Amino acid sequence: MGFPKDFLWGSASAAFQIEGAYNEDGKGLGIWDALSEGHIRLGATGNVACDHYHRYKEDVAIMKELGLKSYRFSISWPRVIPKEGVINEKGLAFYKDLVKELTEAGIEPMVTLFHWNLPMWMHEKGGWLNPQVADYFAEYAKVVVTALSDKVKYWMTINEPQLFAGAGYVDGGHAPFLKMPAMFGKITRNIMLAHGKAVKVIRENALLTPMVGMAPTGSAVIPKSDSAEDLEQARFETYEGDGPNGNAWWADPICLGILPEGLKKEISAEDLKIIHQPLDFYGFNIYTAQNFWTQDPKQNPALYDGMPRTGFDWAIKPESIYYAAKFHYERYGLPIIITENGMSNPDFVMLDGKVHDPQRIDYIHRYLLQLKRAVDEGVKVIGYQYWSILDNMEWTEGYERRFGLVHVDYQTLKRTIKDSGYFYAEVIKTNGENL
Ligand code: GCO
Repeated sequence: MGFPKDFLWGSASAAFQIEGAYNEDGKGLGIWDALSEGHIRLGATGNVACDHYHRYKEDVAIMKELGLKSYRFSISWPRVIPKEGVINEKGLAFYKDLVKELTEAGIEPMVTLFHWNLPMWMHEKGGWLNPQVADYFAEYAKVVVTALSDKVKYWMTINEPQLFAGAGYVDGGHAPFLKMPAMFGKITRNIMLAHGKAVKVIRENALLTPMVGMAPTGSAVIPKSDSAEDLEQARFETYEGDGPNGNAWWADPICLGILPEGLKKEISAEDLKIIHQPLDFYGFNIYTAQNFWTQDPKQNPALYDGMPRTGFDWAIKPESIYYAAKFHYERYGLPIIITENGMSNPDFVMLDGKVHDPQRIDYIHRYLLQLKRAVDEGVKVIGYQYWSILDNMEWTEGYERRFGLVHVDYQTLKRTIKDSGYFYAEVIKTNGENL
């Protein structure tokens, strides 16, 4: 059967990770700008990053050369709303120019409204701990939708609540680096309300009929075998295995209007009416299998020393994308968009001036074969966004983890398309027939 003819082949990024210009043209500071000193490898910052803010035309030209059909990027909330109630027109103008450049290049812009860099003014009002954050987020969403929805059709409200809520407010590994596990239920409620209110704002204000979703993490447990019993066990663990912060914790209220036990005391029936908004696709980010994040063979006997891993030490498990697409489609009944998938690799420009990355080519090839397997079995997959278009600022890891189809020399900011970029261009050109 193969991938549908209008499949949204694309690549993804996030504002803080590529834009730079952290304090330029009226942009306010976000928590990753202002609070991450001492938390990022080698003292790196996102102040310059890939300087995409100034080089976006060059970057879109590269995307066009690769033949991307779509491009998923995020809007910097502190760039657009630098202070409470203040709209930064120059910040909005950047995104209008970027969207214009993309559409003129024949590339579908896909916007993520929140990808972790919360404005400091909101953080100082309690951030995701403050129930009012949902209304502030809805106001921000309205400003962005009003500015961009004449050309933007695809919207994702929030990226990976599991990570920014879990790492940012429970284990303290991500900005704002807090450890408040007792507040996790309240934070979950506020994030879900923000999502629901933003979906309503998009539907009420978008000029182009919108396609709306989210971009949670969305990995799956790979079954021990394909027996019905093992498949059912893997499906159960995929949703219940991670407990609070697992797939069911976040997606069941949002997609099904069903509350997991741990949220019943936090979220009222009224709240749920706001949270459970109709969505047009189920987007999710996936890199490996849920049962392969551990490196302890006692927790997963299928693990073994020396198994294929990425530069981030993540197990390479292509079947994870098949099971995740299959399970999530069966459970939520929505068309699937892989909003992130990719691998980091210690890439560098070689003597011939090229970046040879056979590992990434093999990774993409294997994962797309597994995604095609799901498609051939009837799972409605409508898009795939490779993470990431450019090497970029990998949060607390700084610039050491290179995920890009395009290499960035951080001393000169020179871009070099990697071999994997040309491989992916051929996948897009043949609509996956070359796999
Ligand atoms: C995430 C974020 C991205 C990361 C990517 C690689 O999923 O953690 O969406 O910003 O950079 O996933 O870790």
